[in-house]
Amino acid sequence: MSKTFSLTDSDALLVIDVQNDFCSGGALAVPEGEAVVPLINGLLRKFPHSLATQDWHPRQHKSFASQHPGKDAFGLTEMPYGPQVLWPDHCIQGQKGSAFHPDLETNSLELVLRKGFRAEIDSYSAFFENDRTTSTGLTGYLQQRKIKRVFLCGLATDFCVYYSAIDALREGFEVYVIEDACRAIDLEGSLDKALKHMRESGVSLITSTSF
Ligand code: VGL
Ligand code: ZN
Repeated sequence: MSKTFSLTDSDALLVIDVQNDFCSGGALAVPEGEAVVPLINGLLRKFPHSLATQDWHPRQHKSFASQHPGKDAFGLTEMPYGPQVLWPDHCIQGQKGSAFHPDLETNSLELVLRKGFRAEIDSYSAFFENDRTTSTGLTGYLQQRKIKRVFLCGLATDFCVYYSAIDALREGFEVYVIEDACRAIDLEGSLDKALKHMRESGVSLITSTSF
């Protein structure tokens, strides 16, 4: 029988980027992205604390292929901080694509953390931007709230969920990824790579039936 969790005041659900642009019909649609919404709503009802991230880009964000003439979306470019995948324009500040999926029950969220708002740096992780040094401030927030275990869900498994999970470990939290409440982009094997790296690093992969 699989482990069931009894949740306490030091547990938080971290809902990653459940936004229109990552769901069907969106600018960077993740296959079946919207399928996570009912599961996450169920989790939100069970968790004592929950927070969400929102990918939140200025119109001319450097992660957009449109800002690199001659380059295609889903290709790579070199940024001052290293290689960066180029994306279709997505999650633009204030537009419908950056809004949460309309069925996501956001009332119990205690914090909404926006990321990716600096035009020059992308930010997959909820903790550090893609230069791996610029902090979002989330570690301090969680520490001051005395959160010890972080449970992640949302979009996409192999990018923002993955980077957030690895950074949460690095920041000293106990980390769980609720796999069936995530969906992946899966660019050239990125999902398998992310799952393997998470397992090897000490992230526990669990399912929403554990609650
Ligand atoms: C994401 C690519 C670009 C994500 C965000 O939420 O996983 N992926 N921006
Ligand atoms: Zn983005």
